[in-house]
Amino acid sequence: MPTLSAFDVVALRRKFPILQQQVHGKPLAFLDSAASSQKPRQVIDCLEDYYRRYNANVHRGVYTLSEEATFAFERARGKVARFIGASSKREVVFTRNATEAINLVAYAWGGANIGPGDRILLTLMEHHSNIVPWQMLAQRTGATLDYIGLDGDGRLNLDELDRKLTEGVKLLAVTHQSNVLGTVNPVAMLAERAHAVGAKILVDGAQSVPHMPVDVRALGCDFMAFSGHKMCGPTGIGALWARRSLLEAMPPFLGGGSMIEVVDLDSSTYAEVPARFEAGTPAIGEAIALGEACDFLSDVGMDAIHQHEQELLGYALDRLAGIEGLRIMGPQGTEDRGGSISFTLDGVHPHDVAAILDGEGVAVRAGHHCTQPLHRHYDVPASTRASFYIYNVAEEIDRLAVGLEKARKLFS
Ligand code: C6P
Repeated sequence: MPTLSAFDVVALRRKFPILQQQVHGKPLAFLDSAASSQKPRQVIDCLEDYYRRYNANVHRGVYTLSEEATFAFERARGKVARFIGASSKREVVFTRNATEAINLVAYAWGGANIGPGDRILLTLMEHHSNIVPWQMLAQRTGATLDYIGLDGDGRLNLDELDRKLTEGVKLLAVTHQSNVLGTVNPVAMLAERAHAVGAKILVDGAQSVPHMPVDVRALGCDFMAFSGHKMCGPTGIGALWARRSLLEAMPPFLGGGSMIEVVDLDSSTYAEVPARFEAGTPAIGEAIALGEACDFLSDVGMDAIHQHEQELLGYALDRLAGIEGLRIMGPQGTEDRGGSISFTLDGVHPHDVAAILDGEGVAVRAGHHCTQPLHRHYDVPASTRASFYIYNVAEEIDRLAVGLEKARKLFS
């Protein structure tokens, strides 16, 4: 594999303590970053520093620790906003994860803007997190759901897009990069098309924000949801970005402390955005550490990270193509495709594949990856998925291929 990466991957790997271990006596090859990424020491230290040195609630105390925590928390919001090209940090709402961010939009924006007969358009490659909240909204409001299907290469069927994205669609909710197929959807074009028929567009950025430069303004989307834990940050923290005018017009999602202005016995008035959407004590240290993760990724460079993953992807697609009975779901080439490769291996159950690979120290995911409709479309109940990130190297893909050959031989 050519080593064109703009950063020294071997040196970078050393910054991730967890990668230094052995599993079943073999060096860990972590190929499940689409599920959750590993964390560099810098992010772990940042989290620990918060708990050791200035742990206190935010936006409440006037004492030193609380002010320090508030400052760091709000500074992290600014870092996240810059990371995705938002025009203001007030457009960034901290949530627990991408799932909560999508539910927030479905409940708050959806409740105020979706009514009987309105159409919500999704795609067949959505994660359950970008399906179920819309089903719940449709059930509450009498709206209908429709799905854009796929072509033979695992990309959106553009004829169906033409037929289905018409007047009456109020929202197009689409993943930026599929967690299963790796397909990268043409979000800027979809945003233009959605706006042309008066619809809003929500982009599920859970698999794009960690892996490629994302600029919400250049993409022209209205909402973007993503999770910290997939981008070198901690679990328990994610974000919703929304266009300021939309956010300001939205009623609250959850009620409680922090999101209010005045509370009376019978009613309350609500805080400005983004506080209006952050009821209760937030994940303070986690938000601060997410800001640190944004710094870490920006220092390496999102273009360089994307290029590195593209090289790994190209190498892996070639390597896996040589394995008898292995079928890759989704695009077979690297163009407009990210580093998640899901596949089936004839005659071997995905869970057996994953168990055999685990024995070789190679961590992959097996199952439906929270995309049952997509797996049904491919007529398979489950698949095995290898996914790459900033710290993976070609040698790990070689070990994946060797493990797969072993699984094939064992079961043939
Ligand atoms: N996909 C995977 O293994 P949360 O759980 O809220 O952090 O992320 C949800 C989510 C939403 N959209 C996409 C495209 C995703 O990939 C995910 C998370 C993981 O594929 C866990 S199921």
